[in-house]
Amino acid sequence: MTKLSRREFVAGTSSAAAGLLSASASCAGPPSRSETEEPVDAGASRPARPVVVSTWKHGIEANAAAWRVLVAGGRALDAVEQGVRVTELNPKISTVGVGGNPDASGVVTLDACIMDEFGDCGSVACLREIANPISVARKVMENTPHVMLVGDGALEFALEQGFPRTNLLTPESEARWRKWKAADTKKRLEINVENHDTIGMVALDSAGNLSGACTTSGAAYKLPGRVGDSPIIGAGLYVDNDVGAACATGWGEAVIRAVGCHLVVEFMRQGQLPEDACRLAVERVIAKNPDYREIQVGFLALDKSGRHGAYCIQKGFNYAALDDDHENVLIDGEHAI
Ligand code: SD4
Repeated sequence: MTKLSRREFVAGTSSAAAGLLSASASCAGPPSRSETEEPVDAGASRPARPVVVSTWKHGIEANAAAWRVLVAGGRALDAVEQGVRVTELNPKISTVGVGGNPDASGVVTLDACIMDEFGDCGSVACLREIANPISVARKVMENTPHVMLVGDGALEFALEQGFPRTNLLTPESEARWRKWKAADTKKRLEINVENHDTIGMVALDSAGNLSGACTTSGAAYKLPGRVGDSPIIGAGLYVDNDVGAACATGWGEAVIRAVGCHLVVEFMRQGQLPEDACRLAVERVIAKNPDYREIQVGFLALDKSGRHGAYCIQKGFNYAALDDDHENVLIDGEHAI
């Protein structure tokens, strides 16, 4: 896996980034897409060049699964669902799906949402015992008149739709939780920059359409019943097929307050490049959260032309990017502090 800082990526200091010399220095998008290139029109006859980006290091293997769908000419919606399912099923990832950190009572509850090129969307929150909440979210979108199902209702719906019950608590996640519970309250792991790593993924397919998915076990040891930003359309994920798509990671309460991903997309609608749109949204989060030094929030955006970028509060956020000119690379998000 190649890991690049965004500057290296833009400056083309590695072979993976070489083609980017033709791109603007203010954009981390693929090299073949210069700033002056016209946005892809969904109705245009010229096929778009697929691209997929997703949050954190685990985005690398998720992107690879999404890419198989995209290179076969598949729909971005299928790509993002297939991509993040890989992360949900990986028991070693302690922040998503199977093996995710439980709530304070030791129960793993999952949040996920998905959104397509038509603006259709589906979501589940506080869902127990189901390994792939993203696919349940898609069923909510496709098989119900609703957008969001939560808790017992979401579980009942998932079972009706044929999803099997799965024990999401692995021996490792249970051991971590027991350690946390046994610790003196003051030493308990706080919900901070170290214990959240949601996967958010946004993709552009060869038809020029955008979709996105976001899935998480949420903040570790959260209060039972707590729901973060990840299943909230507009907060943890937003897609506008005319403009771009964005996903979020980090302290969900701060993202919800800013309706973060909708804000990122609106900034792109106003003409901002993806990274600048993310930066402006982070600046809004900072302005509204006096405790911003204690938290992490990161946004990742992809525009209709396939350009992408990210921005976060604190150093340490990165995202995986894959298009047909590049291997799957990890890019550091620019940060505010
Ligand atoms: C939440 N935003 O539940 C999620 C957690 C997260 O990276 O993003 N982790 O608040």
